[in-house]
Amino acid sequence: MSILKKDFLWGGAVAAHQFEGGWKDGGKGISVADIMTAGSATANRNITDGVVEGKNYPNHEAIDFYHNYKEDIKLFAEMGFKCFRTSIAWTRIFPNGDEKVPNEEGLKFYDELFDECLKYNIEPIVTLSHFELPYYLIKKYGGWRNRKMIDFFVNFADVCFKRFENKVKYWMTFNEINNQTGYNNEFCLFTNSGIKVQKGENAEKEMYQAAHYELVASAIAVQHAHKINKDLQIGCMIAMVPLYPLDSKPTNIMMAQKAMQKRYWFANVHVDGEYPTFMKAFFAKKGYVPDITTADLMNLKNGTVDYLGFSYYMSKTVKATTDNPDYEYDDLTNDVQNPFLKASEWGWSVDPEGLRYGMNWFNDRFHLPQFIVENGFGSRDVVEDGKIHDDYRIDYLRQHIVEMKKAVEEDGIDLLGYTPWSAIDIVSAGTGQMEKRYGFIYVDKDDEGKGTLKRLRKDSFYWYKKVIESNGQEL
Ligand code: BGP
Repeated sequence: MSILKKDFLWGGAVAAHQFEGGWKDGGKGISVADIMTAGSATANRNITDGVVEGKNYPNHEAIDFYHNYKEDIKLFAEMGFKCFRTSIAWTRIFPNGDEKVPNEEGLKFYDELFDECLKYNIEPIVTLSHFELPYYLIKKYGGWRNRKMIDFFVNFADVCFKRFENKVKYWMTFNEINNQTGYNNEFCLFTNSGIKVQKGENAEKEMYQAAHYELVASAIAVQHAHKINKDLQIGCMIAMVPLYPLDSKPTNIMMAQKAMQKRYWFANVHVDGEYPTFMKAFFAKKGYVPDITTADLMNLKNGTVDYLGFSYYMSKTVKATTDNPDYEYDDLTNDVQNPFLKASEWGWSVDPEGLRYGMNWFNDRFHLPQFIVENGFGSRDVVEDGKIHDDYRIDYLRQHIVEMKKAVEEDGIDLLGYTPWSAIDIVSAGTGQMEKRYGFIYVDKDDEGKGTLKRLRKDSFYWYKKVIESNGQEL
């Protein structure tokens, strides 16, 4: 007998802007993702100020799921998916973001997409904001620097909850909300909150303010969802990257602890409905006085999440530095190589045990059901005679599923499901390119945007089908 629940939600995950394409179809507005160019081997993605002729914007077409969704969902059904995690592109529903009336064509697209999933008994799992917001809200209001964003987001969430309440039970508000702690990297801040930091501004301070508004928006959305339909389950979505101390030197252990607090306090607010003591002390020490009202605090308290969704790809390792007596974690100076772990071509360490460690870490603190909504291995796949022998991906996923099962069986963690990244090859969020692939299904398209978009089943497709069929017993 499988140790996983009978109704365990096996599936796969993607995000609207990384795979839908059709960036202007159906009345869609321009989102932050639409104005970001692809990166290259040597450069990060470029955040443009509006679309520039002749530049490569990979998500404009992406893998054109928008026009092929029936074929793709059929392939997911063939793999036996019980669920499919995607996001709703905010700009399909509210092209500018501050309208009162939603765009019916956008709603209709998701109606049809969810119906298509349900036809095969695939339950849609939906993220509301996956590294996306309408670009107009950035231009006009400054993105999440502005308190007005709370109303815009809540309105968007309400429209989605009401329209899809009978089709979608599990929702998440903001994808990897805690990724913004990488505010040294423009990409992390801009994609999450739409904030471009100006010269002379304190990026850290801006990030904490934006994050506060997002957390309040999320908490209000949770309250509304429960009023609309008490069966709706609203989760948060945290990027779990456990931070280990380099060794047993006490300063390194303290550094790791402080780094974990800095990365994961978002979950404290989502789950406990209040800021943890270390955050209040941190604001006081830095002299930050974020705009946090009494009504905000009430909303946080009344809008705690129902489950903890998270991604897991890798762990990181940290070391204290002598010039930092306050242990303020900074990924650029404190991250070091873990001597025990190998990494992917993109430097992402491979650490299956870190998944079990992270699940326990969350469980010890948050006592909520968990949902692994992303986990996967990015690699360059090679097509040989129409076949893709991605045994490295199978190995990665197998080892992580083994640890996931231990977390359930030996640690008693309540786990709702597992949706590896990604259901199908899509544009990479970090590189903006196609050749960092994660899918069970290969899509013929390269970094230059060339290819037939033809879909091919990888070896991992057949392997994962068996895993699902056996409820995780046959690995
Ligand atoms: C997560 C994001 C995804 C996704 C994945 C892989 O952080 O939620 O959107 O893309 O990481 O990252 P990348 O595409 O940069 O390899």
